[in-house]
Amino acid sequence: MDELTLDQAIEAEILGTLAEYKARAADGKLTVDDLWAVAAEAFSGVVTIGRLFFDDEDLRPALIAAVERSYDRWIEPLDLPGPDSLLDPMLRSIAREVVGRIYDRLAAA
Ligand SMILES: [Ca+2]
Ligand SMILES: [Ca+2]
Repeated sequence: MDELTLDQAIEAEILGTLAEYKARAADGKLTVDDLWAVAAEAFSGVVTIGRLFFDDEDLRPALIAAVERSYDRWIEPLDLPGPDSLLDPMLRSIAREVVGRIYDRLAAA
C-alpha cells in the first residue's frame, strides 16, 4: 500500500466518523465517550488495513504521518469553536498521540 492509499483509508474513516458524529450530535445525545468509541472503532479498521502492507515497526510511524496529513487536509480547514490558531496545533498533537496509543493498544492485543 502506498501512502496515498493509506491516506484514503484513513480519510474514509474520518468521513465516516464525522457522519456518525453529526448523526449523534443531531440527537443531542453525543458524549465524549461516544466520540472516542466511534473514532477508536474507525481507527482499528485502518490499522487492520495498514497491517496488510506495513511491517509492525513501520506501521506506527506510517499511521501517525498519515493521520497528520489527514488532519491538515480535513480538519485544519474547519473553523473550530474557538481560536483555531491555538486549537489546530493542539488537536493535531493530540491526534498524533491518540493514534499512537490506539495503535499500541491494538498491537498489544
Ligand atoms: Ca481550523
Ligand atoms: Ca474558530
